[in-house]
Amino acid sequence: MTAPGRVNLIGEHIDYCGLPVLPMAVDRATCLACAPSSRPVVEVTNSSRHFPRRVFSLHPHIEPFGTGDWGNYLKAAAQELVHRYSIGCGIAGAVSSNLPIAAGLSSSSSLLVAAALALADANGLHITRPDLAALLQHAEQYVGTKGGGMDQAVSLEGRKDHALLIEFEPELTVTPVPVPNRLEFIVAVSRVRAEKSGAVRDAYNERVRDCRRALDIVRRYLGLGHIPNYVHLVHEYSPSELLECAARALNGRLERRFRHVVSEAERVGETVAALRESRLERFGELLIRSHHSLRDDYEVSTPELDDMVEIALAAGALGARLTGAGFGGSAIIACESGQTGHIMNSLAERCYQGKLSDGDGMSFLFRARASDGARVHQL
Ligand code: NG1
Repeated sequence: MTAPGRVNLIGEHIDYCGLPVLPMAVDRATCLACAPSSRPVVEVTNSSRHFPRRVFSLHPHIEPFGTGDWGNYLKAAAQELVHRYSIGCGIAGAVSSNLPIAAGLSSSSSLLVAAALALADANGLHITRPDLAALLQHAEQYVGTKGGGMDQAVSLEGRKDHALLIEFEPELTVTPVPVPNRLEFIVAVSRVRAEKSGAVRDAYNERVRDCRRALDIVRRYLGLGHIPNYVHLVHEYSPSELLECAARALNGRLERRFRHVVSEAERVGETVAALRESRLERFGELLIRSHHSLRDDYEVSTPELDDMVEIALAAGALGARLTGAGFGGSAIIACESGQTGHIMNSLAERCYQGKLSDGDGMSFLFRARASDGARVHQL
């Protein structure tokens, strides 16, 4: 099984509000080579020296390994499939990956997706991709984060040369949006690790709670009762009406969080239009505005990410922003073809002093191409 990571082009921290997002699967992936087992046991090794072999049994209540353990992503997939399908056959396999870890590029979801596909295969389950994406939407919450469904869906459903508009309401749907030929992407890893199953978990979950609280207060303020969610709100009210209402009903942190969600939702729609019309400058401008909103209103950026964005823009990038949860991780940089080499050189010199990979040979700076979703290779 090969399951890609992703970059999110725009729509950050709004998937857990049920709002549409626009990621693309990239040409870096987690690979799980495995054989089915007739025993209810999952046994997986990892080519990275940082991740020891993990073994566990399939069981109605699979106890997690310790916080931050890589094997919990295998367990998350297994637990979901045991719940839904009472599966009884395990796997024996080996994982390798060329995705930087804790870099906001969904290495964890790609592992979860690869494990789910392997277990489904071992148990003869035929689950369609949209059904599996919907099923895995909450599976990763097993590790303790209250995340949305973007990462698993794009890893499963990615399309070469396309970004994916993912909608979650009324059900998960995916619409490919072509990436114009002249548009290229660079990923720059900040080297500040964003361990979402570890240290960053509380900060992430706090934002999920903030969004829910803000929604409750705004609903009450508008006299709407309990039913409408964010999707209803952004359909029924214009962004300026919602922001005006937020200014009256909310204050401080909750007002800033709500402002990010509403403005980011609007930017997703505008970005899809800009891509479809090949308006690259407009596309870049929307990325920059998203970064500013994540930095100032959502408070998930870091000085390293802000510097990389500024350096890329000064070198001529169309746009740049943090991608993924933030708190470290990576920046995505959009460039017009022809500019990519120059922008990469400038980042290499100013952010990495020429040292472009870690001790395991994992690159910090690379081009990312929109790629197909997970593949099952039968031997
Ligand atoms: P990363 O960057 O992989 O930590 C997380 C969530 C997404 C989404 C983004 C922010 C998971 C598996 N992933 O991604 O659902 O909320 O943050 O947009 O929880």
